[in-house]
Amino acid sequence: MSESKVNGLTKEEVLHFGREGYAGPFTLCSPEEMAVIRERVEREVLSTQSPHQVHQYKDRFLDTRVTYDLCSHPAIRATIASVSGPDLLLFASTFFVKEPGFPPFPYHCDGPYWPLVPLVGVTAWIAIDDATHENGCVSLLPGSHRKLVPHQSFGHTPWSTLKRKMGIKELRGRRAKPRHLNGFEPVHMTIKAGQFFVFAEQTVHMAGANRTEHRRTGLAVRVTVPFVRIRHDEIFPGHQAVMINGEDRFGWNRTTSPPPE
Ligand SMILES: O=C(O)CCC(=O)C(=O)O
Repeated sequence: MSESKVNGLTKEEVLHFGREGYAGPFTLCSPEEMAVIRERVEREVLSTQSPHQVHQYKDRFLDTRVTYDLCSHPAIRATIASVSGPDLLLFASTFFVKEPGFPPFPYHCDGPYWPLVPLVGVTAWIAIDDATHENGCVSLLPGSHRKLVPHQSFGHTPWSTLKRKMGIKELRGRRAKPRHLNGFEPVHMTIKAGQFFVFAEQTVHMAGANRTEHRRTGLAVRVTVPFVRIRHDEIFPGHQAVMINGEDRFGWNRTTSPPPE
């Protein structure tokens, strides 16, 4: 089920992504290698301030090499290139750090809340820790990307309070309307540290509560293509993206270099 993807997806996997809206899990590195990376993430990213964002979890590919190296890992680039073509623009990333006791994150899709025109984007979700039913793995609704599922306000849920505290803006307080989710069967992405999966901008997904005594961290890597116009300043004033594969044949987005090694 899980294999390295440095050579990209097979034809069957590409067809599966088109039909179901996701692919994986695949392997980026071993759990032992991820343990070394996790230690760097905790020291260099999670315990330092971002020079760009209010919250230290967001868009750290711009200033920390360990985040950039995960986001632009050859397996991530090859997998996304298999479904989006060779030219790839990294425009956002978030470490989802789910502490013990954190509530579920309701069903939603990400695309409509991204400032992209047209809306074309893929997420790679990398497990920094093992993701299990107990600690709140991501669950995807296969096939839900084929229509735009309407969303509604979060209302006052435990998550909306937490989200405000964490400075998470991208969902703008909305979740998928439950009656539009009838008929979909979730796939639970219980994966080992060092594995990842990819999903499309309209694929509906959620993450469960963390009912364990340990933190669960995943890195969501957001990638688009250069023909898409990014409304940069809606991410943060002065936002820039980084080309992680191929070339930019359009030149209408603001791009910058990776952080130094
Ligand atoms: O990992 C999580 O807790 C939530 C992930 C998610 O919703 C996303 O990547 O868009």
